[in-house]
Amino acid sequence: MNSPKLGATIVSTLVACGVTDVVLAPGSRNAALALALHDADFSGRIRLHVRIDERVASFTALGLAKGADKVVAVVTTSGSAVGNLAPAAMEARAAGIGLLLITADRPAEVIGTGANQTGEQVGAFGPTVLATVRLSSLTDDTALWGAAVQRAHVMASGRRSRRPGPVHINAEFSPPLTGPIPEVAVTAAEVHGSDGVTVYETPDAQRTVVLVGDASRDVGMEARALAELSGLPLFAEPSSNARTGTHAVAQYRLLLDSALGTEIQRVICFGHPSLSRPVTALLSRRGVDVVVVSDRADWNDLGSHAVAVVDRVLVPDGDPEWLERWRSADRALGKERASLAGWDGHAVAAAVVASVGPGGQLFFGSSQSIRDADLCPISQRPARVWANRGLSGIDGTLSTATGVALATGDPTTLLLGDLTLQHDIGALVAPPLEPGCDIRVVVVHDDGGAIFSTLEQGAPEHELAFERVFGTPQGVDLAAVASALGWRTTTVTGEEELLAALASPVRGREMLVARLTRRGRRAAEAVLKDLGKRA
Ligand SMILES: Cc1ncc(C[n+]2csc(CCOP(=O)(O)OP(=O)(O)O)c2C)c(N)n1
Ligand SMILES: [Mg+2]
Repeated sequence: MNSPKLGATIVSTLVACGVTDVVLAPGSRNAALALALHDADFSGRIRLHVRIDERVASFTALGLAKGADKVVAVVTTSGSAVGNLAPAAMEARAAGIGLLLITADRPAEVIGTGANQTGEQVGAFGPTVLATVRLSSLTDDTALWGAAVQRAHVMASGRRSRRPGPVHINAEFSPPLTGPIPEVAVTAAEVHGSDGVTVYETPDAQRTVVLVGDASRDVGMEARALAELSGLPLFAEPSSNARTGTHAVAQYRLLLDSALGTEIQRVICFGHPSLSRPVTALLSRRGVDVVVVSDRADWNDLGSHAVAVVDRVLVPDGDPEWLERWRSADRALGKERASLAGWDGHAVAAAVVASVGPGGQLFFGSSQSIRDADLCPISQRPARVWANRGLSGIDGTLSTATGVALATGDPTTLLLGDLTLQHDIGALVAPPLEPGCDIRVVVVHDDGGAIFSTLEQGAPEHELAFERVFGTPQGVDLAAVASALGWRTTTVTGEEELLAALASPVRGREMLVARLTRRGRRAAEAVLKDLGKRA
Protein backbone atom coordinates (compact mmCIF):
# COMPACT_ATOMS: atom_id res chain seq x y z
CA MET A 1 0.00 0.00 0.00
CA ASN A 2 2.77 2.45 -0.80
CA SER A 3 1.04 4.44 -3.53
CA PRO A 4 -1.39 6.16 -1.12
CA LYS A 5 1.59 6.90 1.11
CA LEU A 6 3.56 8.42 -1.77
CA GLY A 7 0.57 10.54 -2.80
CA ALA A 8 0.04 11.73 0.78
CA THR A 9 3.75 12.49 1.23
CA ILE A 10 3.92 14.58 -1.92
CA VAL A 11 0.90 16.60 -0.86
CA SER A 12 2.03 17.00 2.76
CA THR A 13 5.46 18.14 1.60
CA LEU A 14 3.94 20.71 -0.74
CA VAL A 15 1.96 22.04 2.23
CA ALA A 16 5.09 22.05 4.42
CA CYS A 17 6.91 24.01 1.70
CA GLY A 18 4.19 26.64 1.71
CA VAL A 19 2.37 25.68 -1.50
CA THR A 20 -1.22 26.90 -1.22
CA ASP A 21 -2.69 26.06 -4.65
CA VAL A 22 -2.61 22.88 -6.71
CA VAL A 23 -4.33 22.22 -10.01
CA LEU A 24 -5.38 18.64 -10.76
CA ALA A 25 -6.27 16.99 -14.06
CA PRO A 26 -7.83 13.65 -13.08
CA GLY A 27 -6.83 10.17 -14.16
CA SER A 28 -6.22 6.78 -12.71
CA ARG A 29 -2.44 6.55 -12.26
CA ASN A 30 -2.57 9.78 -10.23
CA ALA A 31 -5.49 8.57 -8.09
CA ALA A 32 -3.45 8.59 -4.88
CA LEU A 33 -2.49 12.20 -5.53
CA ALA A 34 -6.09 13.15 -6.35
CA LEU A 35 -7.39 11.63 -3.13
CA ALA A 36 -4.64 13.18 -1.01
CA LEU A 37 -5.27 16.57 -2.62
CA HIS A 38 -8.98 16.30 -2.01
CA ASP A 39 -8.29 15.44 1.61
CA ALA A 40 -5.92 18.39 2.00
CA ASP A 41 -8.47 20.73 0.41
CA PHE A 42 -11.24 19.33 2.62
CA SER A 43 -9.22 19.98 5.75
CA GLY A 44 -8.24 23.46 4.58
CA ARG A 45 -4.53 22.75 4.09
CA ILE A 46 -4.54 23.51 0.37
CA ARG A 47 -6.77 25.05 -2.30
CA LEU A 48 -7.50 22.45 -4.98
CA HIS A 49 -8.57 23.43 -8.52
CA VAL A 50 -9.76 20.60 -10.81
CA ARG A 51 -9.66 20.90 -14.63
CA ILE A 52 -10.28 18.06 -17.08
CA ASP A 53 -7.84 19.30 -19.74
CA GLU A 54 -4.15 19.24 -18.78
CA ARG A 55 -3.32 22.24 -20.96
CA VAL A 56 -6.02 24.27 -19.23
CA ALA A 57 -4.87 22.94 -15.86
CA SER A 58 -1.26 23.94 -16.46
CA PHE A 59 -2.01 27.44 -17.73
CA THR A 60 -4.35 27.89 -14.76
CA ALA A 61 -1.45 26.90 -12.51
CA LEU A 62 0.75 29.38 -14.36
CA GLY A 63 -1.76 32.15 -13.70
CA LEU A 64 -2.08 31.21 -10.04
CA ALA A 65 1.71 31.22 -9.70
CA LYS A 66 1.98 34.62 -11.38
CA GLY A 67 -0.86 36.14 -9.40
CA ALA A 68 0.30 34.89 -6.02
CA ASP A 69 4.02 35.04 -6.80
CA LYS A 70 4.36 31.55 -5.36
CA VAL A 71 5.20 28.10 -6.64
CA VAL A 72 2.06 26.28 -7.83
CA ALA A 73 1.81 22.59 -8.68
CA VAL A 74 -0.11 20.97 -11.51
CA VAL A 75 -0.79 17.24 -11.29
CA THR A 76 -1.55 14.88 -14.18
CA THR A 77 -1.94 11.21 -14.89
CA SER A 78 0.48 9.26 -17.13
CA GLY A 79 0.75 9.12 -20.91
CA SER A 80 -0.06 11.92 -23.36
CA ALA A 81 -1.54 13.94 -20.48
CA VAL A 82 2.06 14.83 -19.63
CA GLY A 83 2.75 16.38 -23.04
CA ASN A 84 -0.10 18.82 -22.59
CA LEU A 85 1.88 20.60 -19.86
CA ALA A 86 4.59 21.59 -22.33
CA PRO A 87 3.25 24.97 -23.53
CA ALA A 88 2.68 26.29 -20.00
CA ALA A 89 6.04 24.89 -18.93
CA MET A 90 7.74 26.68 -21.84
CA GLU A 91 6.08 29.94 -20.88
CA ALA A 92 7.01 29.41 -17.21
CA ARG A 93 10.62 28.82 -18.16
CA ALA A 94 10.84 31.89 -20.33
CA ALA A 95 9.05 34.08 -17.81
CA GLY A 96 10.74 32.58 -14.73
CA ILE A 97 7.60 31.33 -13.01
CA GLY A 98 7.84 28.59 -10.39
CA LEU A 99 5.75 25.60 -11.50
CA LEU A 100 5.88 22.02 -10.27
CA LEU A 101 4.83 19.62 -13.01
CA ILE A 102 3.83 16.51 -11.07
CA THR A 103 3.18 13.59 -13.39
CA ALA A 104 2.10 10.14 -12.31
CA ASP A 105 3.88 7.29 -14.08
CA ARG A 106 3.93 3.50 -14.28
CA PRO A 107 6.72 1.50 -12.65
CA ALA A 108 9.96 1.72 -14.70
CA GLU A 109 9.95 -2.00 -15.64
CA VAL A 110 6.80 -1.73 -17.77
CA ILE A 111 7.91 1.23 -19.85
CA GLY A 112 8.36 0.05 -23.42
CA THR A 113 6.29 -3.13 -22.96
CA GLY A 114 3.11 -1.74 -24.45
CA ALA A 115 1.54 -1.24 -21.03
CA ASN A 116 -1.47 1.01 -21.31
CA GLN A 117 -0.96 4.79 -21.22
CA THR A 118 2.76 4.38 -20.73
CA GLY A 119 5.46 6.34 -22.54
CA GLU A 120 8.78 8.02 -21.87
CA GLN A 121 7.94 10.69 -19.33
CA VAL A 122 11.36 11.32 -17.84
CA GLY A 123 12.94 13.91 -20.09
CA ALA A 124 9.63 14.68 -21.78
CA PHE A 125 10.15 18.41 -21.19
CA GLY A 126 13.78 18.45 -22.38
CA PRO A 127 15.65 21.63 -21.57
CA THR A 128 12.43 23.42 -20.66
CA VAL A 129 12.54 22.22 -17.07
CA LEU A 130 15.21 23.26 -14.60
CA ALA A 131 15.37 19.78 -13.15
CA THR A 132 13.64 16.42 -13.03
CA VAL A 133 13.01 14.70 -9.74
CA ARG A 134 12.03 11.01 -9.79
CA LEU A 135 10.03 9.22 -7.16
CA SER A 136 8.89 5.64 -6.87
CA SER A 137 6.24 4.29 -4.54
CA LEU A 138 8.39 1.15 -4.13
CA THR A 139 11.01 3.12 -2.21
CA ASP A 140 8.56 3.37 0.68
CA ASP A 141 10.56 6.03 2.52
CA THR A 142 8.62 9.18 3.33
CA ALA A 143 11.78 11.04 4.38
CA LEU A 144 13.47 10.43 1.00
CA TRP A 145 10.31 11.31 -0.92
CA GLY A 146 9.76 14.44 1.15
CA ALA A 147 13.35 15.64 0.73
CA ALA A 148 13.13 15.16 -3.03
CA VAL A 149 9.87 17.09 -3.29
CA GLN A 150 11.28 19.89 -1.17
CA ARG A 151 14.39 20.03 -3.35
CA ALA A 152 12.13 20.35 -6.40
CA HIS A 153 10.17 23.12 -4.70
CA VAL A 154 13.32 25.06 -3.79
CA MET A 155 14.57 24.76 -7.37
CA ALA A 156 11.25 25.88 -8.85
CA SER A 157 11.13 28.85 -6.50
CA GLY A 158 14.61 29.96 -7.55
CA ARG A 159 15.27 30.72 -3.91
CA ARG A 160 18.88 29.58 -4.06
CA SER A 161 19.51 30.02 -7.77
CA ARG A 162 17.68 33.28 -8.58
CA ARG A 163 16.33 31.26 -11.49
CA PRO A 164 12.72 30.31 -10.83
CA GLY A 165 10.98 28.10 -13.36
CA PRO A 166 9.34 24.75 -14.02
CA VAL A 167 10.57 21.59 -12.33
CA HIS A 168 9.29 18.13 -13.26
CA ILE A 169 8.41 15.59 -10.57
CA ASN A 170 7.77 12.19 -12.14
CA ALA A 171 6.25 9.80 -9.63
CA GLU A 172 5.94 6.08 -10.34
CA PHE A 173 2.92 4.54 -8.66
CA SER A 174 2.62 0.76 -8.33
CA PRO A 175 -0.68 -0.97 -7.61
CA PRO A 176 -2.75 -0.87 -5.54
CA LEU A 177 -3.22 2.73 -6.54
CA THR A 178 -5.70 3.68 -3.85
CA GLY A 179 -6.31 2.91 -0.22
CA PRO A 180 -6.81 4.75 3.04
CA ILE A 181 -4.92 8.04 3.03
CA PRO A 182 -2.19 7.75 5.63
CA GLU A 183 -1.24 10.65 7.90
CA VAL A 184 2.28 11.60 6.93
CA ALA A 185 4.30 13.92 9.13
CA VAL A 186 6.73 15.89 7.01
CA THR A 187 9.15 18.43 8.36
CA ALA A 188 10.65 20.61 5.68
CA ALA A 189 14.28 21.61 6.11
CA GLU A 190 15.09 25.26 6.71
CA VAL A 191 16.54 26.21 3.34
CA HIS A 192 18.14 29.63 3.13
CA GLY A 193 17.75 31.62 -0.04
CA SER A 194 20.03 33.78 -2.15
CA ASP A 195 18.69 37.08 -0.84
CA GLY A 196 21.82 38.06 1.07
CA VAL A 197 23.94 35.74 3.16
CA THR A 198 22.06 34.41 6.13
CA VAL A 199 23.53 32.87 9.23
CA TYR A 200 22.06 29.80 10.87
CA GLU A 201 22.76 29.35 14.55
CA THR A 202 22.58 25.87 15.99
CA PRO A 203 20.82 25.80 19.36
CA ASP A 204 23.84 24.19 21.01
CA ALA A 205 27.07 22.36 20.22
CA GLN A 206 25.93 19.02 21.63
CA ARG A 207 27.97 16.14 20.23
CA THR A 208 28.51 18.09 17.02
CA VAL A 209 31.10 17.33 14.34
CA VAL A 210 32.19 19.21 11.23
CA LEU A 211 32.35 17.00 8.13
CA VAL A 212 33.95 18.17 4.89
CA GLY A 213 33.78 16.28 1.63
CA ASP A 214 35.38 17.30 -1.63
CA ALA A 215 35.54 21.09 -1.48
CA SER A 216 37.23 24.15 -2.89
CA ARG A 217 39.99 25.80 -0.90
CA ASP A 218 37.67 28.56 0.30
CA VAL A 219 35.01 26.14 1.52
CA GLY A 220 37.64 23.93 3.15
CA MET A 221 39.16 26.87 4.99
CA GLU A 222 35.76 28.00 6.19
CA ALA A 223 34.95 24.52 7.51
CA ARG A 224 38.27 24.27 9.28
CA ALA A 225 37.82 27.71 10.83
CA LEU A 226 34.37 26.75 12.12
CA ALA A 227 35.72 23.57 13.73
CA GLU A 228 38.59 25.41 15.34
CA LEU A 229 36.60 28.43 16.53
CA SER A 230 33.82 26.30 17.98
CA GLY A 231 36.10 23.59 19.32
CA LEU A 232 34.59 20.77 17.29
CA PRO A 233 36.11 17.60 15.82
CA LEU A 234 36.82 17.98 12.10
CA PHE A 235 36.30 15.05 9.72
CA ALA A 236 37.93 16.07 6.47
CA GLU A 237 38.24 14.02 3.30
CA PRO A 238 41.58 14.25 1.45
CA SER A 239 40.24 16.60 -1.24
CA SER A 240 38.41 18.83 1.26
CA ASN A 241 41.20 21.39 1.61
CA ALA A 242 40.38 21.17 5.32
CA ARG A 243 42.40 18.14 6.36
CA THR A 244 44.83 20.07 8.51
CA GLY A 245 45.09 21.92 11.80
CA THR A 246 44.60 20.80 15.36
CA HIS A 247 40.99 19.63 15.15
CA ALA A 248 41.21 17.23 12.22
CA VAL A 249 40.65 13.61 13.23
CA ALA A 250 42.80 11.52 10.90
CA GLN A 251 40.97 8.19 11.22
CA TYR A 252 37.42 9.47 11.62
CA ARG A 253 36.26 6.98 8.97
CA LEU A 254 37.17 4.04 11.22
CA LEU A 255 36.11 5.75 14.45
CA LEU A 256 32.60 6.37 13.10
CA ASP A 257 31.97 2.66 13.70
CA SER A 258 33.07 2.86 17.33
CA ALA A 259 30.85 3.54 20.35
CA LEU A 260 32.02 7.16 20.19
CA GLY A 261 30.69 7.42 16.65
CA THR A 262 27.20 6.44 17.77
CA GLU A 263 27.13 9.42 20.15
CA ILE A 264 27.17 12.01 17.36
CA GLN A 265 24.04 14.15 17.43
CA ARG A 266 24.73 16.80 14.83
CA VAL A 267 26.80 17.04 11.64
CA ILE A 268 27.70 20.35 10.03
CA CYS A 269 28.38 19.25 6.49
CA PHE A 270 30.44 21.13 3.88
CA GLY A 271 31.32 20.12 0.32
CA HIS A 272 30.56 16.77 -1.28
CA PRO A 273 31.32 13.74 0.88
CA SER A 274 31.64 10.62 -1.27
CA LEU A 275 34.33 8.35 0.05
CA SER A 276 32.99 6.01 2.65
CA ARG A 277 29.95 4.10 3.79
CA PRO A 278 30.31 5.09 7.47
CA VAL A 279 29.95 8.73 6.40
CA THR A 280 26.87 8.00 4.29
CA ALA A 281 25.44 6.02 7.20
CA LEU A 282 26.09 8.91 9.58
CA LEU A 283 24.39 11.39 7.27
CA SER A 284 21.44 9.03 6.88
CA ARG A 285 21.11 8.10 10.55
CA ARG A 286 17.75 9.08 11.97
CA GLY A 287 18.15 11.28 15.01
CA VAL A 288 21.31 12.96 13.72
CA ASP A 289 20.68 16.60 12.78
CA VAL A 290 22.42 17.40 9.53
CA VAL A 291 23.07 21.04 8.72
CA VAL A 292 24.25 21.52 5.15
CA VAL A 293 26.41 24.59 4.56
CA SER A 294 26.38 25.40 0.87
CA ASP A 295 26.07 28.40 -1.39
CA ARG A 296 25.02 26.20 -4.32
CA ALA A 297 21.59 26.04 -5.86
CA ASP A 298 22.12 22.26 -5.93
CA TRP A 299 23.21 21.26 -2.46
CA ASN A 300 24.44 17.88 -1.25
CA ASP A 301 22.29 16.04 1.25
CA LEU A 302 23.31 12.39 1.06
CA GLY A 303 20.89 11.18 3.69
CA SER A 304 18.05 13.38 2.39
CA HIS A 305 17.18 14.59 5.84
CA ALA A 306 19.03 17.85 6.39
CA VAL A 307 17.30 20.04 8.97
CA ALA A 308 18.77 23.13 7.33
CA VAL A 309 20.52 24.20 4.14
CA VAL A 310 22.36 27.43 4.86
CA ASP A 311 25.06 29.80 3.65
CA ARG A 312 26.79 30.22 7.00
CA VAL A 313 26.54 28.56 10.34
CA LEU A 314 27.40 29.60 13.86
CA VAL A 315 27.85 26.99 16.56
CA PRO A 316 28.30 27.90 20.23
CA ASP A 317 31.50 26.69 21.87
CA GLY A 318 31.72 22.93 21.93
CA ASP A 319 32.46 20.82 24.97
CA PRO A 320 36.28 20.44 25.15
CA GLU A 321 35.82 16.93 26.48
CA TRP A 322 33.94 15.86 23.32
CA LEU A 323 36.81 17.07 21.15
CA GLU A 324 39.38 15.46 23.44
CA ARG A 325 37.64 12.10 23.30
CA TRP A 326 37.92 12.09 19.51
CA ARG A 327 41.53 13.19 19.63
CA SER A 328 42.55 10.57 22.11
CA ALA A 329 40.64 7.82 20.27
CA ASP A 330 42.45 8.88 17.10
CA ARG A 331 45.84 8.84 18.84
CA ALA A 332 45.22 5.41 20.35
CA LEU A 333 44.05 3.99 17.04
CA GLY A 334 47.06 5.50 15.30
CA LYS A 335 49.36 3.69 17.74
CA GLU A 336 47.63 0.37 17.15
CA ARG A 337 47.83 0.84 13.39
CA ALA A 338 51.54 1.71 13.57
CA SER A 339 52.29 -1.88 14.48
CA LEU A 340 50.53 -3.05 11.31
CA ALA A 341 52.41 -0.71 8.98
CA GLY A 342 53.99 -2.21 5.91
CA TRP A 343 54.53 -1.55 2.22
CA ASP A 344 50.96 -0.95 1.08
CA GLY A 345 48.64 1.69 -0.34
CA HIS A 346 48.45 3.46 3.01
CA ALA A 347 52.21 3.85 3.13
CA VAL A 348 52.28 5.25 -0.41
CA ALA A 349 49.43 7.67 0.25
CA ALA A 350 50.95 8.90 3.51
CA ALA A 351 54.34 9.48 1.87
CA VAL A 352 52.80 11.34 -1.05
CA VAL A 353 50.60 13.55 1.15
CA ALA A 354 53.58 14.42 3.35
CA SER A 355 55.74 15.22 0.31
CA VAL A 356 53.63 18.10 -0.97
CA GLY A 357 53.45 21.34 0.98
CA PRO A 358 52.07 24.84 0.46
CA GLY A 359 52.86 26.04 -3.04
CA GLY A 360 52.24 22.55 -4.43
CA GLN A 361 49.12 21.10 -5.95
CA LEU A 362 48.05 17.59 -5.02
CA PHE A 363 45.52 15.67 -7.11
CA PHE A 364 43.95 12.37 -6.04
CA GLY A 365 42.64 9.77 -8.46
CA SER A 366 39.44 8.02 -7.50
CA SER A 367 39.40 4.41 -6.26
CA GLN A 368 41.61 3.18 -3.43
CA SER A 369 44.31 5.88 -3.34
CA ILE A 370 42.08 8.70 -2.13
CA ARG A 371 40.55 6.34 0.45
CA ASP A 372 43.98 5.40 1.70
CA ALA A 373 44.77 9.10 1.96
CA ASP A 374 41.58 9.43 4.03
CA LEU A 375 43.34 7.51 6.82
CA CYS A 376 46.67 9.34 6.53
CA PRO A 377 48.20 11.39 9.31
CA ILE A 378 47.07 15.02 9.23
CA SER A 379 49.44 17.28 7.33
CA GLN A 380 50.23 20.58 9.05
CA ARG A 381 51.73 21.95 5.83
CA PRO A 382 49.08 20.94 3.32
CA ALA A 383 49.10 21.47 -0.39
CA ARG A 384 46.09 22.67 -2.30
CA VAL A 385 44.16 19.51 -3.10
CA TRP A 386 41.92 18.33 -5.91
CA ALA A 387 40.00 15.30 -7.12
CA ASN A 388 37.23 14.55 -9.61
CA ARG A 389 34.61 13.60 -7.03
CA GLY A 390 31.57 14.89 -8.90
CA LEU A 391 30.94 11.39 -10.27
CA SER A 392 34.06 9.69 -8.88
CA GLY A 393 35.12 8.47 -12.31
CA ILE A 394 38.48 6.87 -12.99
CA ASP A 395 38.45 8.52 -16.43
CA GLY A 396 40.35 11.64 -17.42
CA THR A 397 42.34 11.87 -14.20
CA LEU A 398 45.79 12.58 -15.63
CA SER A 399 44.25 15.03 -18.11
CA THR A 400 42.49 16.89 -15.31
CA ALA A 401 45.59 17.01 -13.13
CA THR A 402 47.56 18.31 -16.12
CA GLY A 403 44.95 21.04 -16.50
CA VAL A 404 45.42 22.01 -12.84
CA ALA A 405 49.19 22.10 -13.33
CA LEU A 406 48.87 24.26 -16.44
CA ALA A 407 46.34 26.62 -14.86
CA THR A 408 48.21 27.17 -11.61
CA GLY A 409 51.77 26.94 -12.95
CA ASP A 410 52.61 25.15 -9.69
CA PRO A 411 54.38 21.83 -9.33
CA THR A 412 51.64 19.22 -9.24
CA THR A 413 51.63 15.73 -7.79
CA LEU A 414 49.05 13.16 -8.85
CA LEU A 415 48.40 9.99 -6.86
CA LEU A 416 46.36 7.36 -8.69
CA GLY A 417 45.83 3.65 -9.37
CA ASP A 418 47.18 1.69 -12.32
CA LEU A 419 43.81 1.16 -14.02
CA THR A 420 42.95 4.81 -13.54
CA LEU A 421 46.13 5.77 -15.34
CA GLN A 422 45.47 3.28 -18.14
CA HIS A 423 42.03 4.78 -18.60
CA ASP A 424 43.69 8.07 -19.55
CA ILE A 425 46.80 6.72 -21.16
CA GLY A 426 46.48 9.18 -24.04
CA ALA A 427 47.22 11.99 -21.59
CA LEU A 428 50.77 10.65 -21.23
CA VAL A 429 51.44 12.08 -24.67
CA ALA A 430 52.72 15.61 -24.29
CA PRO A 431 52.21 17.58 -27.50
CA PRO A 432 55.66 19.05 -28.24
CA LEU A 433 54.37 22.42 -29.47
CA GLU A 434 52.21 22.99 -26.38
CA PRO A 435 53.14 24.59 -23.07
CA GLY A 436 54.46 22.06 -20.56
CA CYS A 437 54.11 21.76 -16.83
CA ASP A 438 55.79 20.29 -13.78
CA ILE A 439 53.92 17.14 -12.88
CA ARG A 440 54.81 14.08 -10.85
CA VAL A 441 52.55 11.07 -11.28
CA VAL A 442 52.70 8.50 -8.52
CA VAL A 443 51.00 5.30 -9.68
CA VAL A 444 50.03 2.68 -7.16
CA HIS A 445 50.70 -0.24 -9.50
CA ASP A 446 49.00 -3.29 -8.01
CA ASP A 447 47.95 -4.52 -11.44
CA GLY A 448 44.20 -4.19 -11.16
CA GLY A 449 41.37 -2.74 -9.12
CA ALA A 450 42.27 -3.15 -5.47
CA ILE A 451 39.17 -1.36 -4.33
CA PHE A 452 36.89 -4.20 -5.39
CA SER A 453 38.51 -6.69 -3.04
CA THR A 454 37.31 -4.56 -0.11
CA LEU A 455 33.70 -4.55 -1.37
CA GLU A 456 30.99 -7.24 -1.51
CA GLN A 457 32.37 -8.74 -4.72
CA GLY A 458 35.67 -9.42 -2.95
CA ALA A 459 34.03 -12.08 -0.74
CA PRO A 460 35.41 -15.63 -1.12
CA GLU A 461 32.25 -16.88 -2.84
CA HIS A 462 33.04 -14.70 -5.89
CA GLU A 463 36.65 -15.85 -6.09
CA LEU A 464 36.24 -17.70 -9.39
CA ALA A 465 34.94 -14.64 -11.22
CA PHE A 466 36.82 -11.98 -9.30
CA GLU A 467 40.02 -11.49 -11.26
CA ARG A 468 38.34 -11.55 -14.65
CA VAL A 469 35.40 -9.22 -13.98
CA PHE A 470 36.62 -7.01 -11.10
CA GLY A 471 40.37 -7.29 -10.57
CA THR A 472 41.09 -6.95 -14.32
CA PRO A 473 44.90 -7.12 -14.24
CA GLN A 474 46.22 -5.68 -17.49
CA GLY A 475 49.83 -6.75 -17.09
CA VAL A 476 51.07 -3.46 -18.52
CA ASP A 477 54.57 -2.22 -17.79
CA LEU A 478 53.54 1.35 -17.06
CA ALA A 479 57.11 2.55 -16.53
CA ALA A 480 58.03 1.31 -20.03
CA VAL A 481 54.97 2.96 -21.57
CA ALA A 482 55.67 6.25 -19.85
CA SER A 483 59.35 6.29 -20.73
CA ALA A 484 58.53 5.57 -24.34
CA LEU A 485 56.41 8.72 -24.24
CA GLY A 486 59.17 10.86 -22.77
CA TRP A 487 58.57 10.64 -19.04
CA ARG A 488 61.34 10.21 -16.48
CA THR A 489 60.32 7.10 -14.63
CA THR A 490 61.37 5.45 -11.41
CA THR A 491 59.99 2.19 -10.09
CA VAL A 492 59.94 1.79 -6.33
CA THR A 493 59.25 -1.34 -4.33
CA GLY A 494 59.61 -0.07 -0.76
CA GLU A 495 58.99 2.93 1.46
CA GLU A 496 62.62 4.11 1.70
CA GLU A 497 62.95 4.18 -2.07
CA LEU A 498 59.65 6.03 -2.41
CA LEU A 499 60.60 8.65 0.19
CA ALA A 500 63.91 9.20 -1.55
CA ALA A 501 62.21 9.66 -4.93
CA LEU A 502 59.62 12.04 -3.46
CA ALA A 503 62.31 14.15 -1.79
CA SER A 504 63.46 15.70 -5.07
CA PRO A 505 61.54 18.70 -6.40
CA VAL A 506 58.83 18.20 -9.02
CA ARG A 507 60.32 19.20 -12.37
CA GLY A 508 59.08 18.39 -15.85
CA ARG A 509 57.19 15.15 -16.38
CA GLU A 510 58.05 12.44 -13.93
CA MET A 511 56.42 9.14 -13.04
CA LEU A 512 57.00 7.09 -9.92
CA VAL A 513 55.64 3.58 -10.23
CA ALA A 514 55.06 2.09 -6.78
CA ARG A 515 54.78 -1.67 -7.25
CA LEU A 516 52.75 -3.52 -4.71
CA THR A 517 50.33 -6.36 -4.42
CA ARG A 518 46.56 -6.40 -4.10
CA ARG A 519 46.75 -9.60 -2.13
CA GLY A 520 45.69 -9.21 1.48
CA ARG A 521 43.72 -6.01 0.88
CA ARG A 522 40.43 -7.45 2.04
CA ALA A 523 41.88 -8.97 5.18
CA ALA A 524 43.76 -5.75 6.00
CA GLU A 525 40.59 -3.69 5.60
CA ALA A 526 38.73 -6.10 7.92
CA VAL A 527 41.46 -5.67 10.55
CA LEU A 528 41.21 -1.88 10.29
CA LYS A 529 37.42 -1.92 10.58
CA ASP A 530 37.68 -4.14 13.61
CA LEU A 531 40.21 -1.83 15.24
CA GLY A 532 37.87 1.10 14.56
CA LYS A 533 34.88 -0.67 16.08
CA ARG A 534 36.75 -1.47 19.25
CA ALA A 535 38.37 1.96 19.59
C1 LIG B 1 34.91 5.88 -15.81
C2 LIG B 1 34.79 4.83 -14.75
N1 LIG B 1 34.71 3.53 -15.11
C3 LIG B 1 34.62 2.58 -14.15
C4 LIG B 1 34.60 2.93 -12.83
C5 LIG B 1 34.47 1.84 -11.78
N2 LIG B 1 35.74 1.70 -11.05
C6 LIG B 1 35.94 2.27 -9.85
S1 LIG B 1 37.43 1.95 -9.20
C7 LIG B 1 37.87 0.99 -10.51
C8 LIG B 1 39.21 0.28 -10.54
C9 LIG B 1 40.36 1.21 -10.31
O1 LIG B 1 41.56 0.50 -10.25
P1 LIG B 1 42.92 1.25 -9.98
O2 LIG B 1 42.97 2.55 -10.69
O3 LIG B 1 44.02 0.33 -10.26
O4 LIG B 1 42.84 1.62 -8.42
P2 LIG B 1 42.99 0.66 -7.15
O5 LIG B 1 41.64 0.41 -6.60
O6 LIG B 1 43.68 -0.59 -7.57
O7 LIG B 1 43.83 1.45 -6.20
C10 LIG B 1 36.84 0.95 -11.46
C11 LIG B 1 36.90 0.19 -12.72
C12 LIG B 1 34.67 4.30 -12.51
N3 LIG B 1 34.67 4.75 -11.25
N4 LIG B 1 34.77 5.22 -13.48
MG1 LIG C 1 45.14 -0.86 -8.98
